Amino acid sequence: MPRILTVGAAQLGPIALTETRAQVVERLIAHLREAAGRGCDLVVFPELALTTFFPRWFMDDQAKVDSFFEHEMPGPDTQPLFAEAKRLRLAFYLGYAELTVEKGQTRRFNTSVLVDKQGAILGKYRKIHLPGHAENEPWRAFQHLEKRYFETGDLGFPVFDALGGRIGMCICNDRRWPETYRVMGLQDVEMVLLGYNTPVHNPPAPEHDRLGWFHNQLVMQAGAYQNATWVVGVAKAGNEEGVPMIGGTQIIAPTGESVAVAVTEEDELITAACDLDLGKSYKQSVFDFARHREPAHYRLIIESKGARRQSPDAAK
Ligand code: CDT
Repeated sequence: MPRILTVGAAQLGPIALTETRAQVVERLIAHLREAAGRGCDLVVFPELALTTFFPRWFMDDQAKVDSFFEHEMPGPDTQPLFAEAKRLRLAFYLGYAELTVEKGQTRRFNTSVLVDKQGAILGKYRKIHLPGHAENEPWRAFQHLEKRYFETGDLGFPVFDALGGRIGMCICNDRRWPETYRVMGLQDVEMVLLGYNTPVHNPPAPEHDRLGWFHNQLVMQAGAYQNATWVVGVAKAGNEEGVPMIGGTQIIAPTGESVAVAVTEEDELITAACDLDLGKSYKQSVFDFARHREPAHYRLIIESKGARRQSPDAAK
């Protein structure tokens, strides 16, 4: 009996600064309704899916920064999304900016949640690889201040028993790091959900700009194949507040092949019926980790953060 999970990757076009949460939630609900009509079990939304991508602006007024954060999930504006998903019997992944008070400390994370078909949050992930910079860099045409506005995630890369499979999450820049997928691969992940906001232009390295779409595909396909897992990558795309963002939303099989790809930079739903057992033959052969991995030789991966030059003996 194949384990089929039908997934909808719900790409969003740009979200304007002036758009309210309620207006954005209406767009997400439209995606849910289309997904239900197309037989989906699960809908995946982008990173920071409730607002414009605010880390592109330097702000020193903390109250203004905090206006982009959710103080509860669901809150008054997002409750209709949870209610509609529950009514339609759809699970979903949602990226948002999380403000929480823990032990009297205010903390801010770039977060995603996995919500089950009954509307309950069954898993949470807080982004670990925060790109960009922390200080004001006005020379840039636009900034990327994730290191200023968010703390590094503190939940690791958990994999959840959900929807009949093993489901993991990560967010945007995480997808470029092989460690992200491998930590989940070592928990027998079968599907990785991820949302992203990727500008076409990277001001410190404009020579990379022509390759944005290719690198997006390259890292997600490699992560899928090398860990024999489905990967569902979902963009916020198009020209948002004058900053063009790549699309390229896609659903990638454990073979490394993209089985569905968005063709616009607007709100667009792509779907695929994913056989969660498709990775099995890889996990039992070329990527049988227990048989073939050699962790004794991977010590540097956990012991050093940056690259360094050292004698061949020290690397053992
Ligand atoms: N949102 C996010 O993580 N975006 C990054 C842009 C990197 S350029 C500073 C990404 O990896 O797509």
